[in-house]
Amino acid sequence: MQSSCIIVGTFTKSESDERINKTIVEMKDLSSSLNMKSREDVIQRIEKINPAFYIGKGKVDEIKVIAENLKVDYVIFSNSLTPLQKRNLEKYLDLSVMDRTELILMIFEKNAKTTISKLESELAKWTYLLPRLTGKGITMSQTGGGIGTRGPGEKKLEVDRRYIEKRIGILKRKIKDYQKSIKVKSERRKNLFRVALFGYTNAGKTTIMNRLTKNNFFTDDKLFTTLDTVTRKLERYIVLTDTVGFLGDLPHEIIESFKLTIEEASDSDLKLFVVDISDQYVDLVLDDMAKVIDQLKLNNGDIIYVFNKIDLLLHFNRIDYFKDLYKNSIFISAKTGENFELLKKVILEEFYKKLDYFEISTDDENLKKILNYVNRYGIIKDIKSDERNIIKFYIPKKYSKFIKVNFS
Ligand SMILES: Nc1nc2c(ncn2[C@@H]2O[C@H](COP(=O)(O)OP(=O)(O)OP(=O)(O)O)[C@@H](O)[C@H]2O)c(=O)[nH]1
Ligand SMILES: [Mg+2]
Repeated sequence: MQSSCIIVGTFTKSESDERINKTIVEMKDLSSSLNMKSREDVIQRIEKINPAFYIGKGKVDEIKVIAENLKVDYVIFSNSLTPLQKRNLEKYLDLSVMDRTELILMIFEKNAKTTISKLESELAKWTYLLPRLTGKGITMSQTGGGIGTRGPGEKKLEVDRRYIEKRIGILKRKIKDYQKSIKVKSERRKNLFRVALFGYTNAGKTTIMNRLTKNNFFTDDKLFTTLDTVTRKLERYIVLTDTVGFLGDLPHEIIESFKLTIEEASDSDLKLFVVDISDQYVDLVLDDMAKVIDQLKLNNGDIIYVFNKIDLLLHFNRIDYFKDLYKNSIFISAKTGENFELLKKVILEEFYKKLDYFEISTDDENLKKILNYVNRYGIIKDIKSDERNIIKFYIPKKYSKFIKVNFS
């Protein structure tokens, strides 16, 4: 069922119009990811935060009139609200009020399908709620109406601080256990070349993953569709990992949960930073992305910027512009498959860069030893056996010392 809302975008006096517009578009996308239609947006530049309502009383009155006229279900703020501000606004407007963090947490809750993403999204929720508890506890909604508020006619669930603290402990333990089991899996992938997709939510990461690995993971024109880290084979010796998407100005509860989710992908051999080049605010998206990349410490190792959705571009000078700006970049369409051969070639080149190449002429006994080793860690290109054997192979640089010391 679709519900409706008003979006209240609050900004400082110096915020650029472009940033304001991007925030509003993003808030609309977040709401529509929860099946909420935004009926009107109210923009307010703020000099001094009003402790009672965040915005000035006059603006609250204005919103009240609009909300009554449009009969909306929710009012959603682009900034964080204190529990007091939220309570005051709800009381005064006689409506459910949410802030951006709540919206994101609700999307996480809705889209979490696997055990681990459910644990992580629940952990993010309680971590958000704990410092916001007032009095002895909180009345939870079980089906929506905002994180920590109760929707009409819903079952009441009273929780107190002790319950939440205990639950956070349990969730953290469960997530740790899961991470241990993942570590075992990723140990097994140590000898493989690991490529990972990172980037803004909705940039097309999963669509790229599907095309490259011939899979059919769920994609959607909504925010935070993928919450899990998924790894599949791309080529022999190469695996590709899809991850949860970013968004600018992520609240710390969400950043913490991202850290857990992407841990196994963050030390990949090659990172593909995916960007929707057709996004009208692509420059701001790149700024926001750079910040998240910093926060999550992803700015190490080999990186390629993958500009996706070129099929939607009307002016190709955008490609030239970003080609100049990002030396390691590639321009593709995951929808039409344009430049996918090039993308694969670039990945393979990066893979081969990490390998040493050997041609060794040897006797039967040493051939056996070399074969044993290379079968474990490298790739055999060719073996010719005449008077002596000639074996040609690639091996990751970290394993080539053994070959150099013993056989060359
Ligand atoms: N026109 C066009 N649409 C694309 C392209 N790549 C992906 N899309 C569409 O963009 C939307 C988002 O794609 P996803 O692959 O789900 O994006 P994502 O980066 O995985 O998003 P999250 O999982 O939410 O972080 C879907 O509707 C895709 O069909 C492209 O190259 N061109
Ligand atoms: Mg995805």
